[in-house]
Amino acid sequence: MIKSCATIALVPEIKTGPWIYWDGPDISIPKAAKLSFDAVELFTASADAVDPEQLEQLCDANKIKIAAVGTGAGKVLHGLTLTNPDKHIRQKAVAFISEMVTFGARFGAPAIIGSMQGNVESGIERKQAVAWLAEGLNELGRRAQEQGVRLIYEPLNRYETNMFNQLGMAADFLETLDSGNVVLLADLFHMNIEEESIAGAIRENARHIGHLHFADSNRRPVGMGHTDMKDIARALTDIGYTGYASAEALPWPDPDAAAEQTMRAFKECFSVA
Ligand code: LER
Ligand code: MN
Repeated sequence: MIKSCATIALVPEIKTGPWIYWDGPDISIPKAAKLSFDAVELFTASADAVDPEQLEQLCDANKIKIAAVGTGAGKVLHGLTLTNPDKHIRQKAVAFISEMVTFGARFGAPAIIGSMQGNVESGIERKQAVAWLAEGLNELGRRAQEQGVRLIYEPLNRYETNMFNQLGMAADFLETLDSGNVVLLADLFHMNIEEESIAGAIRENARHIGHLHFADSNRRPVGMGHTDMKDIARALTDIGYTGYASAEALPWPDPDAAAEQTMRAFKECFSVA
């Protein structure tokens, strides 16, 4: 059965971003648990931003899992990407993500590579940027595998990356990797911009999908935009998706209301009592 997840962001520099909760885990995790979320996804400034022992205690006490950890702070705060033309920056990007992989692995949570994939920068051939991305994902996929977790690669919309914007293109790229440990993140917000059919792309790329970002067309919580969720929910059920539907959505109108709306929509979409 598909599982519910709320997001927690702990990076004040990106306070306008699409994450539900903005308070520390000591406040946000009990709130998510009270609404019966199965898990939370964490977006932290670095791998040592949260005390792992405290987090473990909070998760146990509230019967909450960590679904995944985001790595975007590596780009937002430090300008690191896996496709930067400077080899030293690419190495630092791998090191940053590698630490996040280890932090997440303690909780059985995979790390997500979204904005840290970077871009084909001007003056660089696409083939070269794709080769750098493949090199980074192979290395990080291998390190994640050694620690018993998968690595998640997220296609983003055209305004955030020019690497891979659609699930199908990204799946073809993953097929070329040496590491078989990298899975796709289907983010419904990005897919609303880029896919011909969201449900169709989910069905066609079913075997690669390992995580889902659950948001409406305008990135508000599901039910507050114009995405028709019926076909999407049916596609996810039909392909036997049993991962998380993680609410990477704007805290609109406020975090508590956004969390409540997400849970209402989750139950409606997936017929959870
Ligand atoms: C990351 O999951 C993502 O979707 C990016 O758009 C971050 O804003
Ligand atoms: Mn996303």
